[in-house]
Amino acid sequence: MEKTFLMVKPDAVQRGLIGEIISRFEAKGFQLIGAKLMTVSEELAESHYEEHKERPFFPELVQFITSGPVFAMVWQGEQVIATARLMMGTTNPQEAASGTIRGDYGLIVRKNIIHGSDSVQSAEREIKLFFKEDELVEYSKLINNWIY
Ligand code: DAT
Ligand code: MG
Repeated sequence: MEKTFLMVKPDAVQRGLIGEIISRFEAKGFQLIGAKLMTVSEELAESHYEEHKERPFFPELVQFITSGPVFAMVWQGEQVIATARLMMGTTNPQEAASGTIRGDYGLIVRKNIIHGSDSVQSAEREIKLFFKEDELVEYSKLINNWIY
């Protein structure tokens, strides 16, 4: 089953949106298989966002993601990578549709509430970066028979 890495960013943790965000993915039918509240080190931030290291906003991005605790998660389900991105909305919350997480809770691109992997490769890379293998829990849910 496909897995993705989702992270409630420091702005949304401070605003008390962890539960709200978890609820959306739970209600959709996805399965949570790993989660932790943590502080992102500068080293981890730079490696997580390495594809953006030449961008002018990179220093600010690293500063923001290390500025307070984040809630890191791994979710599993059919097409979870693309579907989570749809549920998150576009990168810039000002352009994100209502009903999406960024559309409903965000106002500016630099504080856009949530991160989600954008491909199978980035999901694998990011899950490994944030979680040890024994921090992920494989378990079956009977309710999945009513989702799939
Ligand atoms: P996404 O988080 O939707 O995958 P991304 O990978 O292009 O977006 O960028 C990573 C993060 O960098 C994004 O969530 C917010 C920040 N960011 C992107 N574009 C930006 C910009 N033009 N100015 C400031 N921050 C930006
Ligand atoms: Mg991205």
